[in-house]
Amino acid sequence: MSNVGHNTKRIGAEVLAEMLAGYGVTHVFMVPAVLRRTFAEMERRTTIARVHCHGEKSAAYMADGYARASGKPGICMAQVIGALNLAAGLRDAHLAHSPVIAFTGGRDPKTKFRKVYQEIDDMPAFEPVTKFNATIDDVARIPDMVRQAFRVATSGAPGPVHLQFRGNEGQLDLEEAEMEVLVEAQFAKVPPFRPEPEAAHVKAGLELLQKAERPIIVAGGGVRASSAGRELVALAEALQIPVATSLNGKDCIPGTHPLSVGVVGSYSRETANRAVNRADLICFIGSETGGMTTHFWAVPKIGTPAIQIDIEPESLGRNYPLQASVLGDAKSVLVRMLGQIDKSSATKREPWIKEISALRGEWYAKYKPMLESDSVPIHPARLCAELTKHVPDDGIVVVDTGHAGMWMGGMYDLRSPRQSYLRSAGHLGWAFPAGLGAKCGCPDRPVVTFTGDAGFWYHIGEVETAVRWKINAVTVVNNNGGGNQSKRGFDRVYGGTQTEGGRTLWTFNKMNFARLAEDMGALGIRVEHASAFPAALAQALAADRPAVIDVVTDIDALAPTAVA
Ligand SMILES: Cc1ncc(C[n+]2csc(CCOP(=O)(O)OP(=O)(O)O)c2C)c(N)n1
Ligand SMILES: [Mg+2]
Repeated sequence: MSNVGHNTKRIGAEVLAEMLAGYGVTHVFMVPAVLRRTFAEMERRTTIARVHCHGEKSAAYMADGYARASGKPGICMAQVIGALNLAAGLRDAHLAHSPVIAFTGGRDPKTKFRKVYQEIDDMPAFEPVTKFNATIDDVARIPDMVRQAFRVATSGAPGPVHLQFRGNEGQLDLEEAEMEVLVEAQFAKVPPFRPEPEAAHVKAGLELLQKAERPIIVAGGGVRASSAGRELVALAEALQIPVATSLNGKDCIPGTHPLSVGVVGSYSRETANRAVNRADLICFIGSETGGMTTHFWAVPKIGTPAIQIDIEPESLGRNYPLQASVLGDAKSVLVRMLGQIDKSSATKREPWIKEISALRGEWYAKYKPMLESDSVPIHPARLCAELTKHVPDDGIVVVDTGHAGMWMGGMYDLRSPRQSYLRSAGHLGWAFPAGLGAKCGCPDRPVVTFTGDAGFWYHIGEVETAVRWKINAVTVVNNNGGGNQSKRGFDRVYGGTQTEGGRTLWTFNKMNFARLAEDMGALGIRVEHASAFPAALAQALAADRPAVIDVVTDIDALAPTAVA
């Protein structure tokens, strides 16, 4: 409060730079030129790394990976002409409830509607991908609007915020006003609040869980946002309730835990879909019960008895009629439940747990040949199995969508509660830059990204960014020379088997990504035999530069599809 009422005028850029540092921001991701003076002030006044990228979309993905890995808002920026590229990159953060804050330059009232070079009204494009989309027109508003941005991004179900600064490059930051650098540290990280549930609602939910003979928990991204994995596992163990997760909640329970049935829904593991469809009560925790997690509301079927715990009232009961709903932070609710459980209710679930173990065993037996395949080109399932074994205990795994999401969602197991799993919420190409952002957010943890070749092509230029900024993430490319998730779909529209012409719609030229990576200054390793992968991963993790492991895989290998 030191400067309030003291008539101390300050330049917007100084205040903005100091506020970002005050919130603990360590990196910002952008394409110039936006808020130029702020960047100069960051150098003078802070230690913030100003990561200058090859595209605004990848800058947004880096900020997103930073945010999801660290829980701290990720900051990305673009000048007016790059604003929609940035908005496009916020879509995944929006779908995933990731606290990303985007700054852009914008129109000046003095010149708007006069056909200013490069200018359109960008604000509508940010509407569908943000929780809060606002303009800063007066320099004196920088402090309160930045605080509001951090509050909105981190509170409730987190999500993106956009602030447009007046001037195509946000030249508003050059102006002066009486301003104070006031930071609300509470909003520097998710979650700022842990709303407590109503006691009667907790009791109602718990009673239903304890009464059920075949209950199952479906844990979603809300559990990871609340860092409630430990409490989740404690409740599951105490009451002997199996746990399925959404793809976004995959790291809430290690896949190796005997009560884990894996990811449920579309990019899933058979075990989870079968278990959820045999349950007599579903307990959704921190899940939006969306189409991906429920395989378009077939798993579980609508009408299956359900209870739901969520921090957002509007999520409660959206897709499944509920027998009980509990509004609150996931960890707070689980702690309340743990405080009053009746452990003796667990014994009646012995047959259910036996059935779950059998389902788990059946899955490993069925997929053993794939998981242990020595084939050349390499089978992607074997690659997942190698990652299960060799990702370090505190590793962050970052996974792209499409086949990458199917292979890893279904076939990869976390071994430790200290491991993290971040997944694309739908955008191909998200994982590689998000993995770089995750490494910036958690520099002391190993980051291993899994992407297909089509996914890697999107932002391949960022290998140079990683080298320049020494962002030593490891990227594993499942390189089959095409986007082969599309194969089944094209076979279908060609009435069975597609023509050679059909293949041109989804295949690429063969490429050696290890060589390309080396040319850009990264470590590149090409792996053609599965047995060589563990050593390659160890070498990549130990390298003092970013690494790309180019794994030559089978273009005809298709991931198992979801069972309903
Ligand atoms: C932005 C975006 N565009 C298009 C898609 C549709 N899509 C999903 S997977 C895929 C191909 C994936 O290819 P690759 O990354 O090489 O993985 P593979 O299927 O070959 O294992 C495409 C085009 C998407 N998910 N996101
Ligand atoms: Mg591919």
